[in-house]
Amino acid sequence: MSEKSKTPSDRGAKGSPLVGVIMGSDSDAEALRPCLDTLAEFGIPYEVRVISAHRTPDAAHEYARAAADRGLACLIAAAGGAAHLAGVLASLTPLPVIGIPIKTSSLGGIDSLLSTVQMPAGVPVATVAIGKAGPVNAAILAAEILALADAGLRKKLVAYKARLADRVAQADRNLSFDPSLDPGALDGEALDGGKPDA
Ligand code: RP5
Repeated sequence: MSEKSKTPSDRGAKGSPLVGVIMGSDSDAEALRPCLDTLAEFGIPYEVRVISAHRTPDAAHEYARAAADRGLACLIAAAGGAAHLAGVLASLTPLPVIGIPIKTSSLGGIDSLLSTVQMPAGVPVATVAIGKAGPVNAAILAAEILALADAGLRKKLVAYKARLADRVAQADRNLSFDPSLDPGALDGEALDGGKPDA
């Protein structure tokens, strides 16, 4: 079955979806790709929908109200501009909602960030960063939530973070940096204004 012919619930890993990923417009799809790839990397079954808080408000309400009873454990909502999608969903579901503020051409995503993160007390949206890290972190956070009740998933997260640490350690080992080429790198001399001996 091609990816296109699949129903939303068929996407991601096998099994009933545990994470609902909702975007405000199909123009958000490319930015969301790293989120979906990361969920798939962890073997987390998810579904994807395009639902707009402003253009299809009834569908947004219906989706949020039914989500928990349908067996979803967590929602990820991505929207840009006046990004009320995550907040609207959070107002109608007891599930944790993670908001991804989509970068915009007009205001760089600050608009999306503020309208996603600045929720009133009692209705939280766990908001991730604008830009590349945000969609990945939304998936990681969803995995961390699911891992509270899934030891196998917790193991995968521990291994993932160990790989991140290894990569940094490797980058540190690979650094070829000769301080004699950068007088400012040696604190004492930089303070003296002196240059190291050749
Ligand atoms: C939001 O408005 C969407 O999430 C999208 O990021 C933004 C622009 O939507 P389009 O005009 O591209 O459909 O609702």
